[in-house]
Amino acid sequence: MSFKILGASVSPFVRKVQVFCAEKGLDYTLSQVSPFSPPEGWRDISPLGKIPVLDHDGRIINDSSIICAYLEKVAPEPALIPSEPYEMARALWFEEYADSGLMPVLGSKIFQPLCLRPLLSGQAADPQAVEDARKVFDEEVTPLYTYLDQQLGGGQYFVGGRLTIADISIASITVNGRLAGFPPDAARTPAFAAYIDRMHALPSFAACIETDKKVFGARFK
Ligand SMILES: N[C@@H](CCC(=O)N[C@@H](CS)C(=O)NCC(=O)O)C(=O)O
Repeated sequence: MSFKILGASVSPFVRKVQVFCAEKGLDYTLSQVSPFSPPEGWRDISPLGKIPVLDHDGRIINDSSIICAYLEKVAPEPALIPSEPYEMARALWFEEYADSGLMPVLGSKIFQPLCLRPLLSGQAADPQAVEDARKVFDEEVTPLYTYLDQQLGGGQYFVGGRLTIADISIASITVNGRLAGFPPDAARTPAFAAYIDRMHALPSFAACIETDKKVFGARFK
């Protein structure tokens, strides 16, 4: 069985699949594809033009959530998507919260202006861009993190007392915030900040973060 992930490792959706594979003990290769300068024929395997794509022995699977659901069936142990109905619903809700709630703010309004655009243009982010990102972090990201801080309570994980797709999704997008210099604020969201430190110290996350820091690490906190 061979698993090839197509995409750029700095994408939180690609990172989600990488960590999911690593936690399942599945070997994979990552073939770097930028959705902004894709290889010829890209739309044939990614009709929406998005990364990641999984190529499993020639079977093409699109969308990080669907890829993870597929991998859960292919390699059920350790379970990363709970089978108990309410736990499953909670885990998929947190995945959705990360993908549709956190990503548009952390990705588009913080990571892109402070990390991606400077890399593509060769020009450092100007002080106004940093100021704008600070405002977005305070007014839009911190309320989103506050909900997560409350949902964690005193727990180590979001669902069922063990690592699930909920943790992998949330901790994946949070890497992009840290790359831009905006980790969760330990004063305002202490449980969530400590949780992210723990998640990012897992070998599966630490390996991805080391790779991303080589290109986008200048502002990492
Ligand atoms: N729902 C998709 C979202 C994937 C996505 O938006 N990926 C971004 C990179 S972070 C992308 O490929 N953007 C290019 C585009 O939208 O054209 C998933 O979970 O895989």
